[in-house]
Amino acid sequence: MNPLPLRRNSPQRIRRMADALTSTIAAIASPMGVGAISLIRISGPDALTIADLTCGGIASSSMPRLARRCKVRDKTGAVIDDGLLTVFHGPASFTGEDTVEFAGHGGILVTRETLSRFLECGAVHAAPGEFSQRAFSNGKLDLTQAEGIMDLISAQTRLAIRAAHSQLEGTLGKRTTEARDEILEILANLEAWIDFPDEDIDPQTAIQLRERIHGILATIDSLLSTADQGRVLREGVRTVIFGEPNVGKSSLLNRLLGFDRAIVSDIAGTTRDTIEEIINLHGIPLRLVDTAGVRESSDLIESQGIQRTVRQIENADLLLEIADASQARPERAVYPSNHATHLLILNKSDLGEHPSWSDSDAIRISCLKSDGFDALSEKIREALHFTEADFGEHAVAINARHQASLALARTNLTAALDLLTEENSDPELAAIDLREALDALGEIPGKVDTEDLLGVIFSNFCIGK
Ligand SMILES: Nc1nc2c(ncn2[C@@H]2O[C@H](COP(=O)(O)OP(=O)(O)OP(=O)(O)O)[C@@H](O)[C@H]2O)c(=O)[nH]1
Ligand SMILES: [Mg+2]
Repeated sequence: MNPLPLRRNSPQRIRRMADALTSTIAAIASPMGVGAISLIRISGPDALTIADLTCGGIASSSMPRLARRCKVRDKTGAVIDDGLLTVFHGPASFTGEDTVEFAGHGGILVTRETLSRFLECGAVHAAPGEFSQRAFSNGKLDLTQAEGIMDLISAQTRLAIRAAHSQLEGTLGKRTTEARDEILEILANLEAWIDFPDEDIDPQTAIQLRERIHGILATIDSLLSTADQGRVLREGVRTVIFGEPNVGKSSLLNRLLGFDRAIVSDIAGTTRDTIEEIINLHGIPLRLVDTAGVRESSDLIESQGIQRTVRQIENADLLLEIADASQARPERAVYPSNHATHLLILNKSDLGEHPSWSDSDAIRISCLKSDGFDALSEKIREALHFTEADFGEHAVAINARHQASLALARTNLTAALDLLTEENSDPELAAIDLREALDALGEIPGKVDTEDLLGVIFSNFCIGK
């Protein structure tokens, strides 16, 4: 559950902020598992003292950013681990606070024991995303950059990495900040009329103000137009493989994945439930869904599977309809679809093609012989209009949160524009809309009071990040 937003000056909020400023947090930053090296991070005012207590006093005498060999000892003096300690003095650290990183041996128990020792000496265990949240609170990152970190960690393709870096560099934050600055200037202009209510807005100035709002709307529209690309990069293209039973849907999934994920058999109705896997098709993340073959069925479980297929089809970005090339073309479509991106694929072309398909421009493949897969990839890329070339160096790909804020800002700006177009318009009313647009845009980099929002964003991070 997300924490409830607290009132601006509520005692709990003041206490929470005070705790955040005085506590020193620690967590394991590397994944939980056995590896060569593990990393523990400590951040906060007592980070160096805590490291000194456990590592024989070397932290406070260390040069910042230079790794030093050290032994972490328990309270009896017994060695827990032997590794490298690096000290960062705030504000020149990721969080902006004094930070210590200990790189030790990558065993699960030894890492946990080392962390326990730091906690015993005064650190508190960090919540998920707390290091990044502190970096945000200390002005080291804006919210879009913090989200960029998450995007980078979860990136499934090179394009997603590139988009995450662009966000980490602050491209989106910069564009929204520029739009906000522009709104602030318009507001400053309007104030003049608000202060002298008897005077009408000079028509020439009103035209200029409207033009400036049009300019901001164009920026917002261009950012909003990246929402689909952003969703695809983060979640993958929802690609549903469907068709009649036994045509080779599961075989196609397995071929595209490169391993036998789904059961394949010559019994019609083998796949009962939907099976989902992500693949990277030349830079495009596809979230592939194999489905139960669509047919009339009296079997309860199969019927439920078919209902799931229909739901998947309705929510798909891309439909891959499979048919058996060696069988007569069905009279009726398996599923009536008006989907824009719908590719028909004829499988089992190794068995020869039934004459009824002769005028079809479907893509011919054979899962058995692995034929036709280059052409299939090419068609998918064409159908999605999604290539590396479309995605420039500083491209932005917004997420659902950015999209909601931009859409709200757009509504408010359009309302302000309408008011400024009216004769004898009241500048006070336009100013209210502009301030709301300002707040909506401010939520994107986190420039307005967004305590509840922070809880939502940072709780999705890993511990130690
Ligand atoms: N000759 C030939 N047989 C194939 C090809 N692809 C799949 N098959 C065979 O067709 C049968 C059905 O394949 P599946 O992949 O299970 O078909 P499906 O569409 O998932 O079937 P359901 O899950 O029952 O709806 C299996 O016996 C496969 O070995 C192909 O390209 N050529
Ligand atoms: Mg199947």
